[in-house]
Amino acid sequence: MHAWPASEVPALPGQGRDLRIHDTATGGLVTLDPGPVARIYVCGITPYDATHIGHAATYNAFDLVQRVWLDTKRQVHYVQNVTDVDDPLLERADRDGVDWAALAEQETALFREDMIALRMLPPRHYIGAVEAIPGIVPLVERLRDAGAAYELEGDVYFSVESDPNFGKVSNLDATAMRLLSAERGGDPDRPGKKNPLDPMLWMAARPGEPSWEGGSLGRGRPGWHIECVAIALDHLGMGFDVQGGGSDLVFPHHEMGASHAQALTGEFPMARAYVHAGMVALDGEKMSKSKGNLVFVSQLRREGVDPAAIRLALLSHHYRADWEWTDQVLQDALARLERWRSAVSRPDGPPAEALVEEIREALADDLDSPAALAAVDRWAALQHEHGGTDTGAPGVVSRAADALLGVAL
Ligand code: 5CA
Ligand code: ZN
Repeated sequence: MHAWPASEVPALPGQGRDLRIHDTATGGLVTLDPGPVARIYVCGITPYDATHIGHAATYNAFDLVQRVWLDTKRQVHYVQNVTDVDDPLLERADRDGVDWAALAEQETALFREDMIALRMLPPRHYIGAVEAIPGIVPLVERLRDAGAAYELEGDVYFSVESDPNFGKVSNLDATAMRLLSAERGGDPDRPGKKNPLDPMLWMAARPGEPSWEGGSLGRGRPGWHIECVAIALDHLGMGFDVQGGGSDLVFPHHEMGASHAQALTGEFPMARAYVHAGMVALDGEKMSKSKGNLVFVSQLRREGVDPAAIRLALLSHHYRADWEWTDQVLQDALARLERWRSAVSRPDGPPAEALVEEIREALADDLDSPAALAAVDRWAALQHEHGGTDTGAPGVVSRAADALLGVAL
């Protein structure tokens, strides 16, 4: 698949800082020390509906990770998938009487447009589940041949008991795992499984559903977790710096991914940090495609909302917080954008070198974007109240907002 074009990232004076970020697996902050090429995998959309504010908030968090790394003059090797075949997509296509592949293509195209509008930097590899199938099949065969997977009525399941480190990403107890497994695509109640939590690696072809040639596995389609593992290992290899997604992916998705990778390579963890964004709610409930309580990025754009204001609305919440989208959140962001734009539109202003350092420090500290916004707010307030004589300052502030926050002033 193709990704989307990158917006330019302006260079800034001074030196970027290494990122300290919260790792779900260890439950604490880790200072990442990537090599000259930082490696990140972010779980992509299941394209059966348009990008909502919750998705955008999660991708905003990982866009900041990229920007902090780029500011340290590292290259970033960023991989994202598209779950372009899975139960929820097929169910939606069925419900609406449309072709599943056309639906996936259409929603992925819209996602790209939303990402461009929000100035999210593109992944270097943007890979669909369908195109990853030739790489997934041999991994499932290897897991089966190593005794880490077994067959049940033609389907192939991963055995969580084959992994001594199972549970070390989410650190949840068995009851919680079982509940979440049932909620998030698992089938803990299916009879015949070795462990109720065992996830599917390969689903044998079902009548009326798409299927692909699976070598010794027979025709079928891939399970969800192995999709991300295959893509990540293929394009990044083991031990990459960050695996990211929303907190609803901690279990089972990222736990199972780590487990599959452990069984395949004997190594743990697949990612040095498991990073999770909080959930955005609307009317008191998590925004979700299945519930339908959604605010779409594309809808706001159609209504004429400046994407930079949407971005500021996302940035005004810490990425790990669960928060609620309200009209006030958007009004505040629009007012802030206005204040910032008028502050940088003057020919001179208060010096901005310290501001750049404050933004850097805030973001390097577990992506504290609210603190970064507060720093720009202080500069803008100073500009509005007293002005300044530094002719380079407005340009520095614009470039910093763009390079570090993805906000075009
Ligand atoms: N295709 C899989 C990942 S491999 C998937 O979860 N797709 S998704 O379309 O359901 O979600 C895409 C991303 O948005 C995931 O990282 C998910 O955790 C995140 N996300 C979904 N809903 C919300 C929400 N309400 N708030 C914040 N992030 C969310
Ligand atoms: Zn994923």
